[in-house]
Amino acid sequence: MRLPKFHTVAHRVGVVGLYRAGKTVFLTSLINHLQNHDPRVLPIADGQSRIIFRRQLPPENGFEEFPYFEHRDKLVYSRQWPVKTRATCQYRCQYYRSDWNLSRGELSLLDFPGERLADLPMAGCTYGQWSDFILTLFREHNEYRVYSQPYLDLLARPDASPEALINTYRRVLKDLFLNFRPVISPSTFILTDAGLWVGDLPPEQRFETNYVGLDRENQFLPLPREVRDRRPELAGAFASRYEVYRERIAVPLARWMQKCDELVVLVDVTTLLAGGLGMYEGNRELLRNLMTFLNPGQNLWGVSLSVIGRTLRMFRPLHDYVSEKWDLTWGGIRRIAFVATKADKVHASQRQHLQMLLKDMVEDLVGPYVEGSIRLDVDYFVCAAVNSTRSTADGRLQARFRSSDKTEVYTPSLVPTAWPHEDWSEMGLRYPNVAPWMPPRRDAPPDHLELNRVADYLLNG
Ligand SMILES: Nc1nc2c(ncn2[C@@H]2O[C@H](COP(=O)(O)OP(=O)(O)O)[C@@H](O)[C@H]2O)c(=O)[nH]1
Ligand SMILES: [Mg+2]
Repeated sequence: MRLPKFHTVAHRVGVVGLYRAGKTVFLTSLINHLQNHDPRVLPIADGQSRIIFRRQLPPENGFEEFPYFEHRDKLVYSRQWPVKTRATCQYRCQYYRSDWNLSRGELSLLDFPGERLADLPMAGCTYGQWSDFILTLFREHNEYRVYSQPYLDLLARPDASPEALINTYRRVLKDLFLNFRPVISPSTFILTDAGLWVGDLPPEQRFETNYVGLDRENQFLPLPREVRDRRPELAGAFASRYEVYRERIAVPLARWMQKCDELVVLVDVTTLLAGGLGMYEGNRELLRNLMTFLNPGQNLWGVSLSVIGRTLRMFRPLHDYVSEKWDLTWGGIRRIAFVATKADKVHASQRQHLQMLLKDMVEDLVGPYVEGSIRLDVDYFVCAAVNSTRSTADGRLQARFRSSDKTEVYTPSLVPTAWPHEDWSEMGLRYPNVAPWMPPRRDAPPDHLELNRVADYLLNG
């Protein structure tokens, strides 16, 4: 007798967000819940479905394996948050669902350092297009121009030496980094290919040993068209270094993203509220680029259904470039979950406001793709992957500030219902970071807020 064949329902989920948006914690908690699924704790399909974890699968496409156990042990045994992600890594597993017949799920998740998001546009750009993209940002966005002006000035001088250009560009990236502007490209300036992050270095070395390129000899910078035309040798050298960098850093990530059918975009709204307008604008810029680049909701043949999306495009969308070179079939993103993370850092009464702010921030960025598409779903969530506070009746929060400490009660700022029109960095909004609060039973998955809604959305057949 032949056994019936199982149909595989595959979900490739890209989890994106800036550095410290909460990606690694989100994935660790999600995997923990799936491996030990309790429908009462993580109700899926109205609590009617139980996930039966079958086995973990090895990573594909040459990625490292997501260090799930390391992250989880850190949460459970040290009561500390996972370490910073330094390399792109992947988690894959197979599962069954109690409400499925003859189907098995295959989930593939990718975690990558948020810094690399700034390099993603490279995958769809020639050196000239990338240069134009960065320099347009530098010229046209006030938030960037205040720091990039010295570089723009130097570019206008016909005699600027390559060394002077490199030093000035590096100084600009340093200022952008110190002022929380996220478009820092090449991102190896803050996180090297070998995984050395600027924050790990002693302050005096912090911006001395990282380079704008794969190493000291292979640095490159954006040059405007007139300089590219006037100094073809310099432009040629930068272009060939750019190509090597692009193949190594941007393309593997882009190729994977190209195959995603679902995207989780994590936004830490609390940090944007505490940080101010510059940080908000920087985040929006990256999200706008990401949408332009991934062009979600297009049909199977790579033809965009979004007219507005086409006119908004600053660089060629990924599929034009990557698919012609590698002949990959483009599945296309059909579902996007925008998630306001770390919702436990605000009082329970304020959490809905996080959703309003998130929606307000991204709706116009994704709107053109939704309107132009017959198959793109977008939804908004407010989530805490590891709920580490408890709300009191009088608007305060109870939490631990260090893993060993007793709990303390404090008052976080309220959450506005709309983004202020003026820069809010002086408003003094504060949502302190807390230590993770894990259940005393060590094999129990963490308490969460609405992680089940996100999981339900993503794992829906
Ligand atoms: N209170 C709380 N803090 C969180 C949560 N998730 C992340 N964080 C905080 O955000 C920091 C960055 O999280 P991480 O997942 O490493 O961010 P990533 O850089 O996007 O991978 C952590 O070190 C925690 O301080 C959460 O669910 N609740
Ligand atoms: Mg991470």
